[in-house]
Amino acid sequence: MNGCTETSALNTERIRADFPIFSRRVRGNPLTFLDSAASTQKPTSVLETMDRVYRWCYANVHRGIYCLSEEATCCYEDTREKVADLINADAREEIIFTRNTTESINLVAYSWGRANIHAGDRILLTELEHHSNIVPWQLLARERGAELVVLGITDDCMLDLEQLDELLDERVRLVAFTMMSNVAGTIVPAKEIIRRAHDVGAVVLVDGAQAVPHLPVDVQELQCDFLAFSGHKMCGPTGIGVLHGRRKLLEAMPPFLSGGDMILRVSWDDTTWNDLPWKFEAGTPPIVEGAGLGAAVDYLKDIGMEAIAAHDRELVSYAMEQLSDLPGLEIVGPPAHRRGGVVAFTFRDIHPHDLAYLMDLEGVAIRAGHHCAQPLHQRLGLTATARASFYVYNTLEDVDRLVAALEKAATKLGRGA
Ligand code: 7TS
Repeated sequence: MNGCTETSALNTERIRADFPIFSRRVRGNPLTFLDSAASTQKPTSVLETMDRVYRWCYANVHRGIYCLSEEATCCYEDTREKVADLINADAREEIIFTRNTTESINLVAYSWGRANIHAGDRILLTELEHHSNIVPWQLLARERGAELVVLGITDDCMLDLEQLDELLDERVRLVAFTMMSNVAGTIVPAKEIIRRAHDVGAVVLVDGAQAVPHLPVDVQELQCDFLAFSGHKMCGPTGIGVLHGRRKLLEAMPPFLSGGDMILRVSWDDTTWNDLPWKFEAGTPPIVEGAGLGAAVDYLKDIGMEAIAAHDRELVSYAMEQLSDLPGLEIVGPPAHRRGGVVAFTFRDIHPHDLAYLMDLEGVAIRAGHHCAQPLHQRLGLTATARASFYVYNTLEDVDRLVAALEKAATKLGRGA
């Protein structure tokens, strides 16, 4: 045991007190939650904000000329400002609320993609992608007669940037890639890829599902055209996600979903679209979730995105150090300084599902499987991995608990460490 629980970057004791879930026990043990790449826990400020909106000012937004509706609209629209500020967007009109990263990517595939991808065009993805950043492009490519091309990785899950020169030419109309892998943890050189993609005239979508919650992300510095991410992976509620898009692109794009709220005027002969961002927000939006996401952004900004990234780095280096002491444990992906707070691994011949079950008996929640990245697992010659992922509330002691639970699992299965 390390004996010290805090990293030097964050006061985790104070942070953990903000998360009610850590007061519970799991199967008689303290909760060791190591599955934040799938979804994060929620602080009291987010829970209380949502509770307050439901109890105090709940009404539909953008339509009522009465106090409750005005207040609810303010809560929802204030979050747009907060999100714009978090990622340094040019303007709040460039922030579209969706349900999650998956829907944000689908919005671009259906709206921008159908208008701009034609037969013979190429869409460039990478071997690190989550299914959410593969399947919408496969459907689009099939429909339009376009071709998917895939940038390969090295054996330690770094993008093979030399290959990028061969793949990038004027046939590539879109480059879509994750800024941080949800399996290998790889943080990719986003700015360089975007610059090189723009040099051949391609539009760039960044999947920020893992990056935005864990790293400082500045869309003006990156110069990306689209950025997609989810509220539930950054201490916010489920049911709300974000698409940031460059205003010029969004203005030229046809609507994705249609109906109420996204129109200015409807007649039998003609319908005109609402201004940005509402052109892309059809129907009653996730009002309370919007307010909750605002509280989550405030929470993360108070801690500081640099400090969160530093905390992840400390936890992941310590975890990689401790895990590699276990004989037969193989870590997937790059060295600690090239990754965010994610460690996927295999442990001898123990199936990752069995490992996750045995960890759970000790109160340690990890994820096992292909983590919605089957092509990446295929590239690595694996069908599944076990994965520990960290966030602001994790401590060095959580890593010690994971390692102790793995040692116990090995002994239980007669494969003592
Ligand atoms: N892109 C990446 C890189 C992701 O990690 C995820 C979710 C998504 C897209 C989709 O996000 P959603 O909010 O639309 O579902 N990743 C994971 C994971 O690693 N375990 O469960 C979900």
